[in-house]
Amino acid sequence: MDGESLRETILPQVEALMKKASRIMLEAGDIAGSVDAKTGRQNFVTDYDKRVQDELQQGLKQILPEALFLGEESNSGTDISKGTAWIVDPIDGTTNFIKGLNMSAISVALAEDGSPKLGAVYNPYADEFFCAVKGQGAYMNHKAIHVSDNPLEHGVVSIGTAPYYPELVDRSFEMARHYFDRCIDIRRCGSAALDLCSVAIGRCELYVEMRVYPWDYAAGALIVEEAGGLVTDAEGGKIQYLHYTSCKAGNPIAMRESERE
Ligand code: LIP
Repeated sequence: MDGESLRETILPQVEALMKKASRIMLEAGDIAGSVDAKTGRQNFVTDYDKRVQDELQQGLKQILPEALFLGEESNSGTDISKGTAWIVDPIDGTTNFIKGLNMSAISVALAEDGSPKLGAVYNPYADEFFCAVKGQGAYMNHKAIHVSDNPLEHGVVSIGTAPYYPELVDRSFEMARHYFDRCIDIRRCGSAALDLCSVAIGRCELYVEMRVYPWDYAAGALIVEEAGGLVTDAEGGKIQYLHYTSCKAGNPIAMRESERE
């Protein structure tokens, strides 16, 4: 599908669907009573994650009936390497949602042959809708956004702690200290999608996390790239969207500085 059709036809429908589904988050009642543990340390899912995903899956099926569906809470094994596929995290920042920290987002990407062509991240608490179509720029609430041009010493670095993977904790905190010594301060927001959007809009200069899944970062990574930023794995290698990976994203200056170390 061409960029103009994605921007003019598909994206408005996706925005409306995401905002409608976000009402489930905003109107959530007894969240703590709906929590189930998933595999891995401190990995949780709520009935609300599942309800949001169900509403998104039904709506996206109507928008593009032929597209495959890869979702965090079901269909998480869908092979998206060929054809058109939705990549969805219904509530990115589930622990924040459970704790009432108001720092969670719905993340939806549309990929073709495993490469994102449309990305949308909606934070309903701030009413901030971030989006991008490949080759057509990045926007927040329909205003163009761009990464900052600050070097790390004048920047904020957002760190993901990969809390579900005990084997990555030491590396994550080594990385946090490494960047803490080289920037104004670090942040840990708890949502990879919102971390990436913070880079895209210039609120943060760099984001690094040792393990995220495609539903966490596919939309946010495209938004960063369309906002003039760069996205790689933590070692500076080419980012891919077919299975979990480490992720590093930032403005070009901060990314160059991060590669020199
Ligand atoms: C979360 C990410 C976060 C990461 C967590 C988890 P979830 O997504 O957004 O950055 O540190 O391990 O992957 O599970 O809340 O959708």
